[in-house]
Amino acid sequence: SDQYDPQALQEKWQPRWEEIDPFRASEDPEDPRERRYMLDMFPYPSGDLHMGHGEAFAIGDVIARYWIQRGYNVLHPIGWDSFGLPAENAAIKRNAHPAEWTYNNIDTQATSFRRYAVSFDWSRRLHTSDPEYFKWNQWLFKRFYERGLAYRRGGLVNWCPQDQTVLANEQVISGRCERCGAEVVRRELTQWYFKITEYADRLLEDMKQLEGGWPERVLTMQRNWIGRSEGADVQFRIEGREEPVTVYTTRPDTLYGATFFVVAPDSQLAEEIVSDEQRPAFEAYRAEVAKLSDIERLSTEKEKTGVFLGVHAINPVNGERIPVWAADYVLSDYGHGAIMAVPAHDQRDLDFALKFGLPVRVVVDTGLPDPAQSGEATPGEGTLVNSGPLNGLSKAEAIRKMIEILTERGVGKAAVNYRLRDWLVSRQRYWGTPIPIIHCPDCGEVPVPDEDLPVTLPDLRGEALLPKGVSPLANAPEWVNVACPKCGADAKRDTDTMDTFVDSSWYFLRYVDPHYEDGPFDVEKVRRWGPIDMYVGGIEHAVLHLLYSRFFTKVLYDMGMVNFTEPFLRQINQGQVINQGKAMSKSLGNGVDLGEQIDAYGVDAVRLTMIFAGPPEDDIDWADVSPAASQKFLSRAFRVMADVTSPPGVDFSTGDIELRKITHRTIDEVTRLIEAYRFNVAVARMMELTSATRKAIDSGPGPADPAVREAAETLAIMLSLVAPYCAEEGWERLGHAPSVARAGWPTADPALLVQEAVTCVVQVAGKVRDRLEVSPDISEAELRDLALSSKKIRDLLDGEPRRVVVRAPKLVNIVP
Ligand code: ANZ
Ligand code: ZN
Repeated sequence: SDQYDPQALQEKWQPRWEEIDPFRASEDPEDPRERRYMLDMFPYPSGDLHMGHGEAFAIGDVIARYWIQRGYNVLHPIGWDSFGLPAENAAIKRNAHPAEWTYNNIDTQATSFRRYAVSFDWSRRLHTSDPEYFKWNQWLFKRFYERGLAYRRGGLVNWCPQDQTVLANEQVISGRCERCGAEVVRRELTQWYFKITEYADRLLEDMKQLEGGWPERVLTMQRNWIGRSEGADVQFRIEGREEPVTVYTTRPDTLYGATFFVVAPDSQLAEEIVSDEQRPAFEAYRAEVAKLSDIERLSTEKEKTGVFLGVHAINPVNGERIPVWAADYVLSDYGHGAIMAVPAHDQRDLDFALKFGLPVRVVVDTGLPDPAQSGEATPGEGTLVNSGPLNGLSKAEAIRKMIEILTERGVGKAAVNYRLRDWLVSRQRYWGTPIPIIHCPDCGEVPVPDEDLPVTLPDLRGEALLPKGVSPLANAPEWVNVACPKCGADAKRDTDTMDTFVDSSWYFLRYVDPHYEDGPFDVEKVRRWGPIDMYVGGIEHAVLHLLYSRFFTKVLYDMGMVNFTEPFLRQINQGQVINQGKAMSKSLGNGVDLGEQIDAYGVDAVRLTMIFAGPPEDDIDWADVSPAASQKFLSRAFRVMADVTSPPGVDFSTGDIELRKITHRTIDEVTRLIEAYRFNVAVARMMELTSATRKAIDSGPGPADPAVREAAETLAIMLSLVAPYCAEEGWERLGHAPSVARAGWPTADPALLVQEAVTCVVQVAGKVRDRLEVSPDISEAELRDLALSSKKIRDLLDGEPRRVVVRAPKLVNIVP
């Protein structure tokens, strides 16, 4: 048909593309093309693709398709992050196996992706729940274990009572479970950890490589999450205790202002030092605190609580006896789990002091009112007072001086502290990677030998998967009970599974060869493809996936397996697709279904709408955009391409110069806009080119003019980044073989970019004596010289003119 029919084009081209397979990356080491690696955050297979996928993948595809047009050898893979809780919950509900739900959804999404025409190299597809994939999670776990980077310890952990599993700190959002929103509680459990803290300094330092390439917002979030601070470790003696207790402080300058001492109620130390008399009160308090999240405990809004422990500490610099309290605002797993409290200069200490009637002593004169009176601590700059040898010094000088004093006396030293905690990786759920450790009564922890990997999952379904606080794997005795690989004694497998963030911490390396059998990834191929040139995905991963992947990459670097220390050089975080100003949700009933939008307007119009709506980082309010208008534009573009009557290969240089200029200016601008990720403006330029071409066909040089063909071909290639079906059909109608995706990006002819000339009037004594054709952005000096060197003007003047007034670019007025 001669009308633009999106559904017909989809049916026609999708199978043709599967045959042509235009997006397969070349592994030929001799291929001279520069390589580029474009990565989209891989989806979780929860149902079909939604609007958010539609947006993110449309954005990533513009970049990948642009690179392909530019002649790069582009790797643009797809896979599924297919382990995780929702599959398990669905399986419990339907009395089925989580794999069923998972692989059904993967099929659904894969079908949708193909229709959505994302430029994937499908030959590299992977699923993290495949044994051939998670085998390597286990292999990597073992390598981490051997390097002391995977370890098991008891301690307080975040526990989601709804999902009945522990969570990493990164998965607790404002005190709630990242997945289900239930309030997280603290529990004492023995769990597996990855020692990400050993990499804290490098995670921070290497961010230099990411500046300019990553959104500033994400860098800031990571910096805060890692939370490096500088200060001192100071030792306090506690009466009746042999060993001194160390506290970490960022303000050693305020040591003379420490008027009490606080330990975390859930710390070993509190339990140990509390006096017999105070023990009942302490234990009651500790039970209350166990119900709170860290966020609540640290909140400055929260009313301060605490109990006196019935003992005193000795200030190491002035020998002063100060009372020791337990209070929830001190965390057991931060610093050393104990603090010196300086109420005059720390707000939380002040709130506590005022509530419990403890003394407040100013040691830094900041010029502000007395905190004891105002209730406002004064943490700022000032001059030291009441501080012996520090008196008169500035804050910075006093910090230095105090560290010197402490070091000299052997009661302290400079110290750096990080907020980052080790990554808790064990989960008490089924649908994940089994931890490859066997517990032997004699040998202790014994790793499963490499040749016995993968440790696969026992076949459990339905009821057997119900969360019970211990892993469902514990319900499979024939799986759990094994012989110790070392001594042969009766032993038991570890029944926890790994956090699925382990799976996603290295998947981008496996894409280079997803069926590779000699290791987690082909080291040589990763050397050629890595690191990732562009990563597109959601901001919600700012401190989870993105931090963990950076950590993995550094460990792999140390293992000599990758030759780069940062995995993702550049990153775009797409905005959200919202509707009527609000996030889409069932309860609001404002959900928009991607499949329905595509059925109504076609893939191209939906993709174009996503891209045209605004810059990639901005939210898209679906109520404010018009896929119908996108469809209308595409049908206009289609007509332009279909109306061309000149044969392919005509000499463009004989074409209409005005249209040619527009075409080449469009090429120039769109190229620069795409390079700057300003895709929406690039689309606007394509729309303008479409209108100009239409005009040239209807009321200009006509459809046979070579310039019309040049414009239409340019349009087809540019449009292929956002509306691949329409572009492909247009390309075919223009007499070319598919695929337009590999047509090659057009180059702007500099000769055709010269701006239109402006006529400048040159007056001598108020009379027009000459007209000059000049560039619209000519400078005043240039224009002056040009006017004065004109033959007509020189003939009129004898000698230097008295005055020359220049109004670039239109007027030069000469007073002889
Ligand atoms: C005395 C002091 C005086 C402090 C002052 C601050 C201001 P960052 O920057 O986050 O590392 N702190 C230390 N360990 C703690 C724990 N386990 N729980 C809660 N708070 C703890 O913060 C370091 C500061 O946080 C330390 O410096 C300590 O209070 C507190 F005018 O020591 B400061
Ligand atoms: Zn053994």
